[in-house]
Amino acid sequence: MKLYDYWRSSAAYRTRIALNLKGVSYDLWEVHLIKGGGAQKTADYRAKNPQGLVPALELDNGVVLSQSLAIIEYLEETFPTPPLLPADAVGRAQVRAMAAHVACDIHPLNNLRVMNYLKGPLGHDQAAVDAWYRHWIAEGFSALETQAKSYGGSFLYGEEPTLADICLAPQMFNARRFNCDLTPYPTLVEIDGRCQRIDAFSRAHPDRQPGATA
Ligand SMILES: N[C@@H](CCC(=O)N[C@@H](CS)C(=O)NCC(=O)O)C(=O)O
Repeated sequence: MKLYDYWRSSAAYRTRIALNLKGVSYDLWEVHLIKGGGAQKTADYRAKNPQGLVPALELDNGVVLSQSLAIIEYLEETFPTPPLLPADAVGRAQVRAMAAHVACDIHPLNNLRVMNYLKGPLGHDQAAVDAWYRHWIAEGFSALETQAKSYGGSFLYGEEPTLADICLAPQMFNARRFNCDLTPYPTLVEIDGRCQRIDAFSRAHPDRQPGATA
């Protein structure tokens, strides 16, 4: 399999974690989101993923999958062990809800193209853009902290990492990168720390990717 990837992309980071947890081997193909105006916008890449976003996963038969959550659900169906979703329907709904909370309600508001639009066409300065970023992290994390506390497990849900933790770890990386105050979210910090001690998570960390820059 070939993963169209960018080292600092949190959606790609999610996919790397899932591939590692499932023990699936893959080749990385860098789509540099910044250099030369962004390789994600080129016709060549859009022929793979018309949305012009990473990640995309090209299967051995040439089919290209996009959207990290869809890719991870595909991996879950085709490589069921270890499971990334609980065995019961309620648990699965709760894990998917936390994953969607991060992937649909926090991350898209702070994506590169949104930040560029705030800075460029809308004319906001860096301080305003940073404030925007931190606002949406705080809004999302405070609800997620409450949920995680109420479930009371070692991970966001239960005693093994799930799809929800796969979404949390990259979002924590983003939050730290933008100097968000994480002290109000001790449960999330603790769970993220536990995730980082798992080889599949730590190997997927942006700083350990071939394209990582200082
Ligand atoms: N919902 C998508 C989000 C993908 C996404 O936003 N990727 C970002 C990097 S994290 C990207 O490619 N951004 C390029 C851009 O904004 O131009 C997913 O989960 O795969």
